[in-house]
Amino acid sequence: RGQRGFTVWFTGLSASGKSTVATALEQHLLHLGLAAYRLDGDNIRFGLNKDLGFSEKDRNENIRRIAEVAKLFADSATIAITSFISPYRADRQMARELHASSQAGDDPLPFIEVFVDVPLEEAEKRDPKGLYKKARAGEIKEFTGISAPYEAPENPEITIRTHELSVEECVQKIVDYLKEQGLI
Ligand code: GGZ
Repeated sequence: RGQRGFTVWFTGLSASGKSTVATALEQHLLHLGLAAYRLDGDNIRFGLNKDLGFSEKDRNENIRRIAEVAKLFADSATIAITSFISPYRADRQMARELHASSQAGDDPLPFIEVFVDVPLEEAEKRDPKGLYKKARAGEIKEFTGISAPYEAPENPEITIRTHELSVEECVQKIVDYLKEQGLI
């Protein structure tokens, strides 16, 4: 039986390590010979979603489009890996439901939510792009964790704490889960 598609949905603060772990996971899956494709700010926010900013409404629409695209990849038997803050619980729930109710007659597409759980103080200490500093100074409005909400997942399939585990350990935790579930 061929590989089934599914979506691994990362969520977490800016500088939590989402993209680092998502990239390492993609590499790991590609080395296993699996088709995996990562969606992130670089290929989505500068293309398909370049008309969107960071208001609540724009983030809702950002996540809605990403969920639709991830579902298309998963439907084509690819492992879609998304790496966006996705701060609103309702938006992530919408993404999950979209996968659950794929085309009539088809099996639902698995949706694995990965909470990249790092204390705000840790993300702010890392601040690789100086965005937290700017947000504190009021130079960036509606910045997640500072002046815009982050609603932590209540029931994610996987939680990784990037301040306690190495990147490799985080990837291994996700890979172990995917194997347990018979997804890879
Ligand atoms: C949060 C912002 C903001 C505001 C610009 N709030 O660390 P980064 O730089 O590379 O990742 C952040 C990215 C967030 O985009 P997402 O598409 O993941 O957000 S969401 O899911 O909420 O739609 C950050 C940068 O964009 N950035 N302004 N105000 N992050």
